[in-house]
Amino acid sequence: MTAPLPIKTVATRAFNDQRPGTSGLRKKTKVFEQPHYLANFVQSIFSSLEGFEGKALVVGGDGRYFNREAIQIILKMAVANGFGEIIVGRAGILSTPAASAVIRHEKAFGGIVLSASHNPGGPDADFGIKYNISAGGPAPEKITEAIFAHSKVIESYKTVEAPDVDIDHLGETFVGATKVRVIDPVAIYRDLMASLFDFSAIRALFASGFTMKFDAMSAVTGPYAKAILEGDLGAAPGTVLNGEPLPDFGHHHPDPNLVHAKHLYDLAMSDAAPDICAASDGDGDRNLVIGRGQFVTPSDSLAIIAANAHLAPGYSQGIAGVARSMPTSGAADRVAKKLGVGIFETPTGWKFFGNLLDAGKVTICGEESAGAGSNHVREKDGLWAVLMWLNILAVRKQSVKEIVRAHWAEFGRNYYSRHDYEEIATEGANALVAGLREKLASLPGQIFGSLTVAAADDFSYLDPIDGSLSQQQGIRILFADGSRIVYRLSGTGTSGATLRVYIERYEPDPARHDLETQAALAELIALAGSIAEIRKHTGRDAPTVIT
Ligand code: G16
Repeated sequence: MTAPLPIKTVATRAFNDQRPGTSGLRKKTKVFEQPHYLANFVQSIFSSLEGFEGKALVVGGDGRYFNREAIQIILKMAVANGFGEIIVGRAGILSTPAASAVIRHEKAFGGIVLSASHNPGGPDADFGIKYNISAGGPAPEKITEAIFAHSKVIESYKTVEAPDVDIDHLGETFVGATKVRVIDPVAIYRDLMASLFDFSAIRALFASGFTMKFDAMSAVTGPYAKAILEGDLGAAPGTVLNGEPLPDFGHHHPDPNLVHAKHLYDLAMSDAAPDICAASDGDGDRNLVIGRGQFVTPSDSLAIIAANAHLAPGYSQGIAGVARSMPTSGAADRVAKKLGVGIFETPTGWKFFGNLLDAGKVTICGEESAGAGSNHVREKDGLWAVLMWLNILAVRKQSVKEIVRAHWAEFGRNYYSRHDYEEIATEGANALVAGLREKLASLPGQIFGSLTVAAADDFSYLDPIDGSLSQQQGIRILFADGSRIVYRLSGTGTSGATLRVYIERYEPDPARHDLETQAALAELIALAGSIAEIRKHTGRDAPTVIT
């Protein structure tokens, strides 16, 4: 240990736009590069916390542009604020699930994760920051609101004068009295995965000629996927595509959806298809799984994982329950019912799963936004979901398509789609939502074509563990036949507003499980447009992204 460094107090002025959204603060990179902008938010985080003096803080990010500079700012501020140890991923790299795993493994006080997730990176793209608590998950609203409150009145922040810390070599060093430990970003996560899944069964699967393509999208999962898939599990070299994390993700949009990972979809549907195609996003918490000739919706993936998790050693005792975000399809509910375990419906945002996981109420969680995970960490976990699928495939010795089809035959199929209207004017988006709220009371009982509205509301969630209430979490129109339309404004965009429309219809009859999704949902899609007057409020004739 070296002597404590003098604390430097830097005068600043408050910014008024630092309210964390669905997952931390996400803004254009240039906003974060303004003098004091990042430092203000970091000080607001530290000022909202109590009792961290002398304790450990984990810091890492997805490697996007400004990651390294941000880490140096955070290190010096964490030193000045009195943390005893800072644990950093080498080169500043930690995937979001790995950061969660490290916080838990190292029993850290908390962590700062730098990412704007699936949003593009670069000087003209997006950056983000969020705080995770000691359980490893995103801070609950109580803390994010306290951070926001501090950010509005901040007048100064604390830092130290010190040379930049070498974060590219493993080992320990001291900045003043604070230890800085640079760790292998992959090791703890890799060991955790080996403890949950049957690696020898998956190795045998690959050895038998099973083929895979995993697109890391030039984002953070490359090193993890190479080490685990090609290293530990013996997948053929070249299985991992775009495996080097790049600051601008190779100019791509690291969102593993049917628009930005269409090449994988096309490959999976072609004659040259491998047995499975998969991808993860910028920070490694989202997943995409497509079997040969079979796309798996995230909602179906959650349900199938819940139904089959017991095949993986880490879950062989069965699962305690399942949680899904409200807009996620009800497919998982049917599985939970059959298993006789609890099912919880939370607002959008992984942070809402934390209490349920900590309390042991649920083991598996998932969201329609390409997220699935379990109680092994407190974030969704892209590679975990892919490994779970590999484990299921290795044990069941069936194809992805066979497994999906068998699942639908047993539980019925939830046709599901999300229509996004990105970067629309904020006024129009707010007017659309206000218009819907006005209509809510008059909708029940109304008949539209073959559909009768059974109920309509603005979703609110009473957390069963801490009693906190989250209101206005999405407008639901529920129909008598179990179909739903849900409307929400995204909490992760960085320009204008994004309207998300979620459409779902349940089909129990296996003879009707082969419809094209948009066709199966056509009546609901048209109705979603007319009830909300989407064209009038957005000026758009069609969604930007359909998933
Ligand atoms: C974040 C949250 C997820 C949420 C998603 C989309 O994911 O962690 O819980 O479902 O955003 O949120 P919204 O619909 O508000 O844009 P990620 O992968 O972006 O961190």
